[in-house]
Amino acid sequence: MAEEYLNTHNADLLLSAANKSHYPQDDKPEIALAGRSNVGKSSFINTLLGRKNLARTSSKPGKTQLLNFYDIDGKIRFVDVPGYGYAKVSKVERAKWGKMIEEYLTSRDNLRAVVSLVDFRHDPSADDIQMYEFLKYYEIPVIVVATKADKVPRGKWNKHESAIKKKLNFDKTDNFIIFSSVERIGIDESWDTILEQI
Ligand SMILES: Nc1nc2c(ncn2[C@@H]2O[C@H](COP(=O)(O)OP(=O)(O)O)[C@@H](O)[C@H]2O)c(=O)[nH]1
Ligand SMILES: [Mg+2]
Repeated sequence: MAEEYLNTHNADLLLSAANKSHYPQDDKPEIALAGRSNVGKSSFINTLLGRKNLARTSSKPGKTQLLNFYDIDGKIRFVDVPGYGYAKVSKVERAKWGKMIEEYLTSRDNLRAVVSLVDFRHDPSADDIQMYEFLKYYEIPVIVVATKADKVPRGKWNKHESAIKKKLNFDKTDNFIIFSSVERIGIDESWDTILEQI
């Protein structure tokens, strides 16, 4: 249980960074969280940290354009990566976003794993697949979290899991977690998996 190792509720936004020069300067382990806008990333963070509104669940996807570093009990950090695949973002914005993410993911020694969030209801998007391939290419451990499981009937869970794994060309050494912040499914499994990586 995560609670034996850290007080998961003792969490706060430490800083927001646009580039390397603003990242925290220590060697605490970091878990980054990535996913399409609206996939449920903020809800995932809030649910794991037992907080209602720490990571804002935004009605305006694509608005958070910085890397948000959350300190958790002074021991580990979550790094909230701005959501991708938001149509109303300009090409210039998209390129800036890409550079910012790439810089973090390819050069950050603190990074232990990326939680890659996908919507359990649907096949992964082209962006989801590209992100997964990128992480595999750089040999970054991935935890795929399939969100909004409450919207998928239990009898179809296996079918949805297989379809997502197939589209991603999922590597069996990665973890796949079925999650719902609404029905509070997969919270302990997420924490256990995250703590295994750090
Ligand atoms: N049914 C359901 N809705 C969810 C779940 N998680 C998030 N949502 C909803 O999906 C929308 C986007 O969530 P948010 O956490 O802001 O997504 P983000 O853009 O990835 O940070 C909001 O309306 C949430 O209430 C979930 O587990 N189940
Ligand atoms: Mg969000």
